[in-house]
Amino acid sequence: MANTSGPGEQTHGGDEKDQDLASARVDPAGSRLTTAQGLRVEHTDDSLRAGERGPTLLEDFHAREKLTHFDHERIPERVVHARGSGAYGYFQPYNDVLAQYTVAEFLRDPARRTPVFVRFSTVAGSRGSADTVRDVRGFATKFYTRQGNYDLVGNNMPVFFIQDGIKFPDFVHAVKPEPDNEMPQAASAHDTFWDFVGMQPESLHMAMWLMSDRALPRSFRMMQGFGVHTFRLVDASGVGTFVKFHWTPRLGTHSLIWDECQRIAGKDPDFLRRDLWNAIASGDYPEWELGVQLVSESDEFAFDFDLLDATKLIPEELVPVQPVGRMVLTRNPQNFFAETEQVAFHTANLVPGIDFTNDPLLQARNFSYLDTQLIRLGGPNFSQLPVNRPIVPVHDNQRDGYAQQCIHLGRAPYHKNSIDAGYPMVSSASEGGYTHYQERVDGHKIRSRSGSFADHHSQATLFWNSMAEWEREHIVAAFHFELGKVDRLEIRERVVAHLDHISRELAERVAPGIGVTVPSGPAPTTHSRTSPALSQEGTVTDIVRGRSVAVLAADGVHGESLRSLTSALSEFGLLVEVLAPHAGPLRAVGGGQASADRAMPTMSSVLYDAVLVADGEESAANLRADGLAVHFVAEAVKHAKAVAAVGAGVEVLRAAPLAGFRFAEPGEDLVSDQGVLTSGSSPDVPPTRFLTAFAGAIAAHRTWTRAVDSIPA
Ligand code: HDD
Repeated sequence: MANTSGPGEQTHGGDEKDQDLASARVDPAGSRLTTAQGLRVEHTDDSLRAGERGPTLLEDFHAREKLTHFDHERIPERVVHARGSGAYGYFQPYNDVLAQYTVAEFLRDPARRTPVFVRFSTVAGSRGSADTVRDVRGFATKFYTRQGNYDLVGNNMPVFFIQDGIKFPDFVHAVKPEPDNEMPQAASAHDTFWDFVGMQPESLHMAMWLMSDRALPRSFRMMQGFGVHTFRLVDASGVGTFVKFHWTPRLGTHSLIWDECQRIAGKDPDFLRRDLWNAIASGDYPEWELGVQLVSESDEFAFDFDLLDATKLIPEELVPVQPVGRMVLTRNPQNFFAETEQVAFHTANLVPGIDFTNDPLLQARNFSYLDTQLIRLGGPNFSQLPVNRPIVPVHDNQRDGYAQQCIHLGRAPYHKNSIDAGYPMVSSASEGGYTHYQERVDGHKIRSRSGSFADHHSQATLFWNSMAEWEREHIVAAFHFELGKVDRLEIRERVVAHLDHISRELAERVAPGIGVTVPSGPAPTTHSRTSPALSQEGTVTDIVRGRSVAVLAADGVHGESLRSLTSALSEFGLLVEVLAPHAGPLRAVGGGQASADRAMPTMSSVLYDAVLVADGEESAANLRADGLAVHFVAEAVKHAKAVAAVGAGVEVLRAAPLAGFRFAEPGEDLVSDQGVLTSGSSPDVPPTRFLTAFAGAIAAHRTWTRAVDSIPA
């Protein structure tokens, strides 16, 4: 039965999880207000009182229930990953290539679509913090499989800050706001974080990722995901194969730039949440390819790093990523709290055919997630919450506890029993029972790190070596910003000394900006290997669908030209919004009507992928006289975006502080200067070449090589 979900109007009833959720949905349509006991309420605006001006009576059970519930509405936020956004969808294997490696049905059967819920998050900030802070992004996927729930709780970076989970509280204490004054919010740019990095050099590789553009995703739809740890696939005969999981976004891996992120944090702190919601609501479903790197057990020691060390990745040039399936997100949640907030992931939620390795970070996680849900979700029954419950029957002999939702029948919730005829019974492996991978373990009981975890620099060097020059510039600028916020000189010096072990060039470029001298003496020995897959340079740059364009216009705009341009851009799959100094109808010349979707003062160039200035002499004159409009285009050029103007609109670019750029003269068809596109054609000539070039520049994401330093925006 179709059912809809508010603004998104997505259809429901499609998959097993959605059908399962149907029993939990409460639709207010046509309903009467009641108390929690179902009693109809006659009046909810005044409390029961003794006389019009008299005291409130204790017997007002409605007011008491309402306030009591309200007093308890907030639950503790997640200790990390507090801010997130989620969506439902499905996963489907492309073929049966994994069938030889694993008994996990959801990975083997190309005919099966497994429902999923995915939650994307930042790590350090509180629930109300901005989306575009510099941070790692969580990428957690719950697969509602027919063998029970499987959770892949990953991040958008393939490595982690620490090697052993016992260090996680230390790490989180360092990155969270400082304890005396609770500053800064959602930022790693402070003394304690960089003190941790300097004192714990295993974090250096991940710190490089954090300083890179990976920490500033343009969209959740445009970032990779990684399971990070080495896991195990296990086949029917119990043979294991090491596996690393990768999610690759169809739209490519694209990032914002730092200056833009900071401005977005003020203009629209919900930028990434809104982007995900709107894309799904408009039917532009985000999609990722699942890939695996497989390593046979006999190759466990074939690498110069340890597969159990989560601060290392397996370079794709050594072990290619094999595509095995795809995930599509098709449905927004209907209630943020019930679904996105209450979803509970756990690395130990496994299905037959997938198992752990002895990675000490993973081992600690397998304790931490269940433990944290107990406090966050108020007791042991959180797995019964609609978003968390599996689509298969649960008979776990677990009983009672806070907020028990089930009415368990039977008299013998224990195994083995004779009173309930032995039910629930256990299952053999062939009946789907989970059997642990049988790994031989023997050794001394010790508290020490394996020597195979000791190299903290080589892969950080690999990362730096693999960056394009524009990526290096962004990394150096990030270090300048972050370390520039560190008060203690000795912490800055210590970090630079570590950077010197990654690359002398890196240390030399970072040091002067933060008042530190480059270490003297010969440069430490490093290597010159690269891994092109680590760079964003080679990502997808030919998909324009799903991007946004601000079209700037004002009274006096050429109506027919505006209409044809916006409709042509919409046909590319772009979200097009006309912005003007005021919202609503615009006075149009040259035929047709015009209207502004939004007033310019409510928006900003940083909220769009591209900007186009419309034709019309009077419109252009109005925009030229408006500092906001001139700033709008200059800022977009500074942020390396696709910026374009047609006809008289070119004059607005000329009025902006964009010295050195060449713009089209009247009559000139198309001038392209570093991704700034102008057309001097008359409005009657459809600027086909111009539009194609503009769409191409938008799909390319940014012109990173554009000279922007001198633009005062
Ligand atoms: Fe974690 C949440 C990912 C290491 C302990 N973690 C959490 C979430 C993600 C990750 C995506 C949010 C899930 C959601 O959306 O609800 N965490 C990772 C990755 C790690 C990692 C990829 C390293 C490879 N985490 C890690 C360690 C520990 C934890 C080493 C503790 C030993 N993580 C937690 C937690 C959280 C959590 C405290 C907070 C909220 C929650 O679990 O449900 O248990």
